[in-house]
Amino acid sequence: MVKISLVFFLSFLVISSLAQTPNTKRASKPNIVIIYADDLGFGDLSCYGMKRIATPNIDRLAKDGLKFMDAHATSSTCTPSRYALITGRYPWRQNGTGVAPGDASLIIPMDKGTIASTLHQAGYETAVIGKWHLGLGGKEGIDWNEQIKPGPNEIGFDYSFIMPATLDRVPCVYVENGRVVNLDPKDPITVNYKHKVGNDPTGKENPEMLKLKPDPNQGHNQTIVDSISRIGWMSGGHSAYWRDEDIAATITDKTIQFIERNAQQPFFVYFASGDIHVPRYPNSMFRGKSGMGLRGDAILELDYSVGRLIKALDSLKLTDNTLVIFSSDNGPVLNDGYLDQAVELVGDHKPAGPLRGGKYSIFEGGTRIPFIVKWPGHVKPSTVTHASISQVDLFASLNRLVGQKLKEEDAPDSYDLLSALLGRDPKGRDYIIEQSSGLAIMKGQWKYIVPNKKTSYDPFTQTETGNLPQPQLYDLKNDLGEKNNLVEKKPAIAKELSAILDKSKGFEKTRN
Ligand code: NG6
Ligand code: CA
Repeated sequence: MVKISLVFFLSFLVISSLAQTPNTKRASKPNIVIIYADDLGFGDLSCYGMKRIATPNIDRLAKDGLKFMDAHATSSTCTPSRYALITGRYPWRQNGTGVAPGDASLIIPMDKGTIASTLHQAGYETAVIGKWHLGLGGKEGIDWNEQIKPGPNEIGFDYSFIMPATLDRVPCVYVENGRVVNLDPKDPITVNYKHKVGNDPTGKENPEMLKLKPDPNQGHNQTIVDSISRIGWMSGGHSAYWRDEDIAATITDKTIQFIERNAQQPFFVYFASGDIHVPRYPNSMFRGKSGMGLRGDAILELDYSVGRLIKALDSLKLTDNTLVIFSSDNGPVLNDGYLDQAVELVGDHKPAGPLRGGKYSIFEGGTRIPFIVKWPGHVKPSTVTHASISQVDLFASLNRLVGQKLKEEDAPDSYDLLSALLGRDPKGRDYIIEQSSGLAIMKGQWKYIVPNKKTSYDPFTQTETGNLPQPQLYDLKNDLGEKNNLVEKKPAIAKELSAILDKSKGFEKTRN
């Protein structure tokens, strides 16, 4: 009798544990969706104070989740910020991580873990969909007509559908799992960043063909694709050209399809929107709708794409088991190479909100960006946090979340800030290092900017870069707009911060 009931009891245990496995597994491994905007400023969303237009879908994320007031991209341009997000390492530790030309080779080291490879190891199906801008191929250069590698699929993404560089750089084609989409082998692609190739018209020679005029001071007048001239020359590949007004819908569709394919298992999607980077040419659904020109229209398009992604998760009943993170790669810029009326129509809107500077700037406007986290049941709705967090921390924090142990050499600058990410720790990082063409460090209320002899003002993009030959110290608690340089009044604080920065430059920590 005792034996029989023991057998019963044991089989009950086995059966009930089998029945529970999938659920338990799912709960500890939520899907992860990172929605990464391009050049979207701290003040560009209505949930961050934008008055001129509404961004209801992104606002909804904030309403259902946690809004960060002190979150940072590592850098004030695209390539280095993305490098940090994917490698968990500060980009200034490696040469060649500045804004990448369209024919750059892959800049992500192949011998270390990436946020995608580690999550893949943890059982996730991983994807990058959208703007890449981290180089492709090896040092010998890229043949765009063959399998292109190494690229995202070689560093941990199971699926990739990308625009290779920024939208203003050739080649203007999608690359899916290493292959140019819709390429006609009889019309092969050649790309050159030094001189013209082929006979395709350029913005310089054929300005009458353009629907968007480049700023004569900033280049962008080379090969014309979709009636917009770009940086760099390309020939061939005509059947593979993207249409700028379809990009947002195309990459959103691809993301929804990836989510549908993987609805039954944990997935990680890095959705890298082309909005609101130049050339801004959103769909006709949005053009002319913001009253702020194409830049405002592109914000509407970005918000719409976010709405579609959220709706897709809802209809697949994945919302409760999906952690969504929304952010931007660097601060805002109005004129970044095309005369699209962003400057003329901005009115009283402040793209960086209360912050000084923007894209390319070491002031807060360069790297402090919108950052929203939503995870129903785990992150309290409608909350705001002042915890300091850097995007470089997503690597360690997300791996911690899914229980994946990292190797010593992986993600050396990434801190496990999971508690701050989920709104349970109000402090976050001890200090944050920021990068433009120079470096700065922010610790508590203080920010120290390293002296830098480069230009303090770029007249073309109208950027206050924050570079000065003297050191600068700001009290962000009382002077968020970085107007009063206190370096002479508080030399000890400046010295302390400068010493911490020097020390961090000198070593890469091992895993905590
Ligand atoms: C700059 C480009 C700018 C933009 C930026 C990269 C010029 C004069 N300006 O060099 O148009 O492409 O690089 O932006 O070429 S980012 O957001 O991808 O970093
Ligand atoms: Ca950018």
